[in-house]
Amino acid sequence: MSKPAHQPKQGRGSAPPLPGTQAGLVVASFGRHVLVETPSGQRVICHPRGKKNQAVVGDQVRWLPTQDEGTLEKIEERSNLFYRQDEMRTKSFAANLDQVLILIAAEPEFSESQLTRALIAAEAEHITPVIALNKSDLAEPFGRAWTKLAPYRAMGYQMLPLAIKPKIDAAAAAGPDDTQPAQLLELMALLRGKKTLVLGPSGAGKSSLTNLLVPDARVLTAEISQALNSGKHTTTSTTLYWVDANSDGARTTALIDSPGFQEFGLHHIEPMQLANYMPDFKAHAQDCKFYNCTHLHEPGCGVILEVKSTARPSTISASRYRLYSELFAELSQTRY
Ligand SMILES: Nc1nc2c(ncn2[C@@H]2O[C@H](COP(=O)(O)OP(=O)(O)O)[C@@H](O)[C@H]2O)c(=O)[nH]1
Ligand SMILES: [Mg+2]
Ligand SMILES: [Zn+2]
Repeated sequence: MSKPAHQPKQGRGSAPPLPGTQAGLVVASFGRHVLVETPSGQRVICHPRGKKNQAVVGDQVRWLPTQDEGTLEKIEERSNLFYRQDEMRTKSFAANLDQVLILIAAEPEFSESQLTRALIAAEAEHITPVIALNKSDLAEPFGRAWTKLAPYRAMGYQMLPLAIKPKIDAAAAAGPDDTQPAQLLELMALLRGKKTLVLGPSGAGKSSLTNLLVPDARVLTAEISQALNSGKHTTTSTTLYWVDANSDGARTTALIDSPGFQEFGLHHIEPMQLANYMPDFKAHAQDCKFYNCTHLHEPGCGVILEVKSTARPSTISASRYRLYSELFAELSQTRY
């Protein structure tokens, strides 16, 4: 298992441009092939030189035109790379991100384990995570989910309630109360000028969000799949959509749509680093007696002290401590 490189092998970041090559941005990836967008907005299918494609959506690349397609010559140095590491393989989502929008919903009920894993992966890459809870029109399950998220608000994560595509009857019953536009405006302000990877379980509303903010997203997807003549790959690819491509021609706000996932492996993370990537733990880990405290059983552990505190509600929830213990065991096991 090797860690994917922030500095890809194809070349050095500050070297002069390769002769004959052009600059581009990877806006979609389909197995070995990628779609590269030129600074003027043209899109070209590019093929990697080697056997494997190492470019991911969000990569700045140098490419060489062939007849009507191109070859990927170089991947510029990345500022970050968001990926998961399952037991058998590394799965890169996208590179050079400004933030990750973790989109979950009142229904289907979200997995706190998946949420925690995605947050840890983002923290490990220094990418700002934002949590959005969709389907606020479903009052009862929404209330439950919002409560379940309380520890995450308390540890400082930005959290937005959303109703991306509310049920018609619920919207009608709500009458002229237009809280949805206010929520959406807040979301759009948050996205403006940034490249945001949208991550979330199936059914949370990812496609609904893309279709709402990028009205021609469906057309784009169809075009891409036709261009690549591989419709069957379309659903499992990652695609970058410009949210503001039509307004004044400027392309600064991007949503990156990623395929769903079953597991979210964190095998690239050292178990001893976990607490560092969990803000509620980090705040108390500095009180531990031992510098190499695992927070599992040591005497004088600031984390355990906080978990067990009865004087006031603990800032480390029981479920977060359980998730930490499970992850610690999981990551320690596969390491050797
Ligand atoms: N009640 C309700 N349903 C929503 C909302 N947003 C999306 N949905 C529905 O949730 C389902 C899944 O949405 P979709 O965008 O396909 O989710 P994806 O699997 O994450 O891409 C669809 O039936 C949507 O109509 C919302 O705000 N409220
Ligand atoms: Mg979808
Ligand atoms: Zn400790």
